[in-house]
Amino acid sequence: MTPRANALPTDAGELYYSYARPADGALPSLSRQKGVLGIITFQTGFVGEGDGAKPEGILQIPLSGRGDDLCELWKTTQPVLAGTFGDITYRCSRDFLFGSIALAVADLPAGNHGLIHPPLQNAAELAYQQIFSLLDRHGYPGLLRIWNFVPDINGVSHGLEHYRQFNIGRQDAFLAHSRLPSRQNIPAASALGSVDGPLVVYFLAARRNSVAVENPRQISAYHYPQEYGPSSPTFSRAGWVDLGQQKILFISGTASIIGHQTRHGGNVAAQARESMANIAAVVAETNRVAAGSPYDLNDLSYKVYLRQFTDLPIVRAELDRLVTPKAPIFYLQADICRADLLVEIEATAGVLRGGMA
Ligand code: 3EB
Repeated sequence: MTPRANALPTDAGELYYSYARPADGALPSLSRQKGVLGIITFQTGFVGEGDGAKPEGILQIPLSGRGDDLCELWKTTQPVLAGTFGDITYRCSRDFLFGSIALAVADLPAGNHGLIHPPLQNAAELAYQQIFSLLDRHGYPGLLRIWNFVPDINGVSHGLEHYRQFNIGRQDAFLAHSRLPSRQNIPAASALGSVDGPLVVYFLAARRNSVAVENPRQISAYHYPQEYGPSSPTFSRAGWVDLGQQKILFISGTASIIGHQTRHGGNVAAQARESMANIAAVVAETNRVAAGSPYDLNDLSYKVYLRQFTDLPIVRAELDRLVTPKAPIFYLQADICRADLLVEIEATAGVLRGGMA
């Protein structure tokens, strides 16, 4: 048999996720099922076991609570071990690692600009430093996908918007771990605002890296000009992973941006259409650069973040025109990283199992 240069062995583990709407109290037992790497809940009312402590394996994202009350379950076909590393909680299998970190944003004294970094910048740098140290230590260098929840993302402190503070700390950690400037080390990502609370980041990593894909309609985020902040955002438009049998596409949070500029300010329907046109462009680009089965919009499952949840019917009507009713679309309320953006849409292909439970 001729080994293929760019594929894992055929006994490679599979990675998949599903949505669940578990009855109250059922989450902890779900998290103990075989092969579960992590469970994410976006609801505010979630209660843990006994003393109310959150069971290991379950991550609660501090959003407003408006939106579909679905949990996201990440699983693998391989045996899973749990661990902690600094402030990170993780579970890993031979081929995959799922981790999360929640860091309180310490309220350091203001007024020393240039000497003391804004606390959110520090938290972002510390979170990413810990993530890269964990991945280096345990040999999962491929950061496939990362989700960032930044408290009060459009708020301003220390003279700088929180998202821009976050971008400085994130980029500094990439530089400190020699993950820049190679664009192949830049992961697909989403960045949303959370209600008050810690900076929360969760991520999927693997033994090998994904192929980064950019969008010809947009300037790469890591090349955005300085008008969007002192350090550009470190993420790619998508990541494509060839696991042998399984080929996964992670499309980053995608918004109504052409070049580097926001389009259709104040018009959520037009922003939704432009975001979908950007996702279509990323899909076309993936089909061009990645040898594998061609994807189209109907193969994707979607997560849609709305700044104003009252926009739901408008956005749903736009998406229903563009994708098959069979495509799962999960709607959540969250602030978006630019104040003029009303909607952000992320998507994946090749990884959903079993639809909605
Ligand atoms: C954009 O294209 C919209 O900073 O990690 C989307 C996905 C966005 C990820 C991030 C930001 C991020 O610039 C915002």
